[in-house]
Amino acid sequence: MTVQPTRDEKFSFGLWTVGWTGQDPFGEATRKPVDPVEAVHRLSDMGAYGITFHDNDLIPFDADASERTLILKNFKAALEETSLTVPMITTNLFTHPVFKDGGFTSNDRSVRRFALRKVLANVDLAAEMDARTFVMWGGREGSEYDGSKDLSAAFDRMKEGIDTVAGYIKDKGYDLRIAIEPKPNEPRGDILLPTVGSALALINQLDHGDIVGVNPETGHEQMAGLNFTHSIAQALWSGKLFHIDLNGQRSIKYDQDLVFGHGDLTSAFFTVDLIENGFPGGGPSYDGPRHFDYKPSRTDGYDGVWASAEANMSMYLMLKERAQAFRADAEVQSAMKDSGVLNLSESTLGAGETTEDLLRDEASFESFDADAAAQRSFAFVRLNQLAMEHLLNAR
Ligand code: XLS
Ligand code: MG
Ligand code: MG
Repeated sequence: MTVQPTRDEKFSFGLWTVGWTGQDPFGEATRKPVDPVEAVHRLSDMGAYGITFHDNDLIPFDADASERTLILKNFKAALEETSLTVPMITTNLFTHPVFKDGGFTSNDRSVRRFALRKVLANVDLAAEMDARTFVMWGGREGSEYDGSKDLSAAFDRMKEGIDTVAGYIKDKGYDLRIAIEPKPNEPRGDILLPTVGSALALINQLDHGDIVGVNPETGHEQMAGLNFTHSIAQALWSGKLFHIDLNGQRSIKYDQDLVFGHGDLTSAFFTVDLIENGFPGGGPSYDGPRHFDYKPSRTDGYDGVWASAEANMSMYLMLKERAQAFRADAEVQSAMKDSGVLNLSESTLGAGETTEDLLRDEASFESFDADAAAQRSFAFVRLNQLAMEHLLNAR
């Protein structure tokens, strides 16, 4: 069963995803590189609305000005022909050996200055392409040995780098926001800003944090053993879910970049439920791109590249349909009620009630029967069983 997406679904793909040739640390490429112009046409034909890229996915690191102009001309012509958009752009600060100890946090100042210039040039390109989000994934910002980094200085340099870029965006008047992408490890032994929580904490320390949010990736949080849906929920609650990288991961191991839903399916169900249906009691919602950052398996041939791209959208749409059926089911609504899910929206203190008032309220403490309250069954298993029955299309 393949569900046909429309552009309203806002599906987008990284050029580096469908473009991955299968080269890994142990083996050579198993496929030929994909022509970016062909990727634009293929993705557009299958119902995606956007394509994203690192500067060097499109323009080689050592391209001269005339090569750059020609590449951009052909790429833009394909975009115009298909009406595909570029919602997000990001910078490669990890492939070239110069970045082996990082970009913004390299111990070598000349590398840090070079990295900043590379990013600023790419911000101009993002504005030129009318992108709204500028992702920063610091894959090489980290270490293998704790003694090799002055970590306090590293956070200073990280803040300096992000604030410099954000300040530049503001000075230029670009309609662009930065989204930090956390990841716990790989390629570095340990990467700075390993989780959504760490990124949110750094954003609070920035001078220009108002235009900086996060780009959480399913597999990255799961590589740290964390709950992806909880991570995007906190980002949403903080007003910082600027972008999202959807994919599949099966437990704590290397970054698998599987098709969305091909990893932890139950988690994927609740991720889609949150994105599409929002929090049960209302609250902030996400309406940005549904961006897939996966890798077509290196055991698949060229056709498999496009089949797996379709599989991401199809998985998402099937889960969306299931999540909508889950929320619409009267039995689910009554189970949610029994479980007290909607009661959590009620504030713990009454309207106008002070801490002093609470301290005077004997019913809440002195005469509260904790043993009796402990007898309540929240019946969460019944609620979850209903979710699983919907997920399996058994209701
Ligand atoms: C790598 C990251 C990377 C970012 C963009 O694991 O997911 O692809 O999304 O640089
Ligand atoms: Mg990844
Ligand atoms: Mg990613």
